[in-house]
Amino acid sequence: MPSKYNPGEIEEKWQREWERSGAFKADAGGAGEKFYLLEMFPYPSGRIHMGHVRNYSIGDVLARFYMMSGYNLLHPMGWDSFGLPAENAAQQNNIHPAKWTYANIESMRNQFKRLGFSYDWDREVATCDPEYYRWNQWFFLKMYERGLAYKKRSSVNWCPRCLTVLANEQVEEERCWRCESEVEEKELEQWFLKITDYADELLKGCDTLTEWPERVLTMQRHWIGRSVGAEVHFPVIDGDGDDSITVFTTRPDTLYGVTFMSLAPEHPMVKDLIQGKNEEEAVRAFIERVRREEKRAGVEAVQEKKGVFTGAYCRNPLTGEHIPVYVANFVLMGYGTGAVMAVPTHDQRDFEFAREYGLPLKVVITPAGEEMEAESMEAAYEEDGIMVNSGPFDGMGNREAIEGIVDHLESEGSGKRAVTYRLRDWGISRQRYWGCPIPVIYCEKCGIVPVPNDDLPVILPEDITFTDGGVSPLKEVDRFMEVKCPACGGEARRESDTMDTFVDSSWYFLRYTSPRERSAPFKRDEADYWMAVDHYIGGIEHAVMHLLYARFFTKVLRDIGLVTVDEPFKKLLTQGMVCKEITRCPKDGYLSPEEVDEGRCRKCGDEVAIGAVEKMSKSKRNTIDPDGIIERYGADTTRLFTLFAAPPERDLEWSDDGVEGSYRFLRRVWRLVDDNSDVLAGVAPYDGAEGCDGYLREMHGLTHRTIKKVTEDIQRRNHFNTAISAIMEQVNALYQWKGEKSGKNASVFREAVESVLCLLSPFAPHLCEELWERLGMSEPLYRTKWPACREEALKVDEVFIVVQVNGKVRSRLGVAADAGEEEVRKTALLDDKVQEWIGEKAIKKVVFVPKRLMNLVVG
Ligand code: ANZ
Ligand code: ZN
Repeated sequence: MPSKYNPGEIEEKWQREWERSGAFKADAGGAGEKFYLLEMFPYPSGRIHMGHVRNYSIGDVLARFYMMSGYNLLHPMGWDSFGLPAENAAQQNNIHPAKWTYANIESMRNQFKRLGFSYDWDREVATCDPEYYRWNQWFFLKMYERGLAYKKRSSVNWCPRCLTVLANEQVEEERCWRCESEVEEKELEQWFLKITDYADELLKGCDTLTEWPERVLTMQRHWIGRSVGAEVHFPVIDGDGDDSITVFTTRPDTLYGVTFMSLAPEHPMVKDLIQGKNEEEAVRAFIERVRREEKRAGVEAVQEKKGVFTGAYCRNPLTGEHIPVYVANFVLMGYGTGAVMAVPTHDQRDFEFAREYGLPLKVVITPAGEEMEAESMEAAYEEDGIMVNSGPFDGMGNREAIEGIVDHLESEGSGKRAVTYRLRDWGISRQRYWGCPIPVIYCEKCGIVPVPNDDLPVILPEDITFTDGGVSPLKEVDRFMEVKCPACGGEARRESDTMDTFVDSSWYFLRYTSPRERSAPFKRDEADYWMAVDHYIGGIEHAVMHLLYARFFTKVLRDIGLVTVDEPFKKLLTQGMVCKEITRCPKDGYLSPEEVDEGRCRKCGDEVAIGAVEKMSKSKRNTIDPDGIIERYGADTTRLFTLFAAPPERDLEWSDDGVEGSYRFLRRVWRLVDDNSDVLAGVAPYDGAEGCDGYLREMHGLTHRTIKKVTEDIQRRNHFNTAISAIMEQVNALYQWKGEKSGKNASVFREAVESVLCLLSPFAPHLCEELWERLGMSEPLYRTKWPACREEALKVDEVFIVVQVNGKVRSRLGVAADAGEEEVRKTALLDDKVQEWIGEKAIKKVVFVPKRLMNLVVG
């Protein structure tokens, strides 16, 4: 009696079975080469979305593939569970952030289990667990000991009424978004991690990451932004003896062409330079204006180049010329030295500035064999060339002159070679509750005192009230804040800031290697065995921050002697977004599919417009809830669709038809086995030992061609969509099985069916396990060896075909024995000898005798 494909039933059955048998438990002592497969862990926001389904389905295909391929697999899952949404939910719904977070974890874990992902749940970690975050604190203290964690004043937006720091986005027209008080700029002490110490190594390491997408490496290199050049000192005229302005330049070869100097508005020397000068007021007003503009638009967005003369001059160390000093809005205090020697003839930005303010231009580099007049220039000449107006360096190539000029500066003590990075130290202080407390204590007598190791973890206090004041919530909790100084025993106070949650995610992959370890962040030998992560999968949005911080942490932990690897992630796959078209009603805005009925808005009855395909998001109302899809079609269809619809690194467009199609295919696979259960029953799979030919050989060959293609697509290219297509083709061919299904035929058929189930199992594991069991297999599929391709089976017999043109033999072609008319005709037309006789003539008729002859009738 035929049975029906019932995903709900079989999926639950196999999920229970995998759990019961501990199918995915990792063990460092297990057989085979280790393979650490990891997907970026999620923030427990409440319910999973399609982006999660896609990300974790991609990971699961690889996990199951590598496991079946004989590797000793580690495939863990956890929760990036500190962060702002929990705190917002706490305020809005009056629920404690911990409660909210753990409830979310619970429901998302269940959703993951319903999708049949192959995680070792025994290794689950949550970063908000004190047993986890105590090690953040421990690392912090290790870094503090080594000078890698330090406190620095930096300027922030401060609301004097709310007594809190405001992010740039919280300042509206220079006023606090909450209380509308005028915002002040305030210097605040913040904790920083010295990632800049590792800038060079992080940059060089990019060259070793040969299995990362080039795009991500480019972004990391750019973020680190290494520039090679020189620092040059320009003594201030009439300054205090040895006052000088130091610039960073990548173009020392242009030193003879400097005609003014530009300082950042925040440059510390500005105050002294303008003191008592006529320009003082104007400069102050300018600086104030720039500050406001940047607040409003952001530093990056300010387009117009503006500046003001300070009234001061400095001296060019090479030429002795007096150079006017300006303050300019485009010079950034955070880069280089915050001062730029301006060369309008060879730097476009300086050129525009000079034109605006009528400053002189002096050409010092010209294209070889050409003259250049400063007055007639329409843009700066930024290319290489020959030095002119540059004293002893005239006539040299400018690249060569760089070395000579820097040597000269170094010998005179007025400059030196220097490297500058765009990368800044990582500010980790957050005025938030739901994060890892920074483990330091402030004592009036002793200053900053680290919390002693034995007192870790510093646990977040549970009872907390979120006032609307926006004050760092921990500051209000006396029982937390008030503490005895570990050094002198006197009254002291704790740090009230918590850490940036990116600290939590910078080492979680190490914790998975020994997640229940209590005396160390992780066991050294376990970490050494499993690390590095062999394949890491996540969104492109983490291309810089998370991936850079995790690399930084790994290097620091290596230097502390905790791990051996230099890099945490060997191979990286960044998956694309899940998208769907948006629907809009002219009156009611974005509509979800449920709010539309036959092209009309359910609310107002107006006709709706179907818009562009965009990333699924709640605000655009174009999301699809995974639960509904799983409910209706099962987890296997849901997984299969997200894997089939696009290659992983591309964006995926949601399509209801596509989901239907995936479901239909799985049903077809079900019927293939079900309809043929008698044939398949008492027969062993063909193993190729005793040869076969003709149709059987063809089908046997197809099985192995499919094995080869699917294996390569999964492993080498990660192109799951084409792997799935190949399996579909094989299933189609099996539906069209010709002739008998008994004896040897049945064996070849069975080999093909078994192979389909193996190959499909990483994508649709539940269905395949069930059918595998129905084939009478005693070993579950996940423990079955991935099928190997027999090269022997791929060989196709070749035959020679005689090609005639108008009945006369003109050529002989070697083609596959099973080649059809179309294929032979194509091959024949490419043959030189045949071409010679056909030329431009039209083919009127083709006579084809398979394996023997083709006659092309032309005229
Ligand atoms: C003189 C000069 C002449 C420059 C010339 C360029 C071309 P990258 O390559 O990005 O490192 N610069 C230095 N510090 C700056 C700051 N704080 N804000 C804005 N600009 C700054 O850029 C280095 C160049 O950017 C430096 O070389 C300096 O201008 C400018 F024909 O010095 B150059
Ligand atoms: Zn003290």
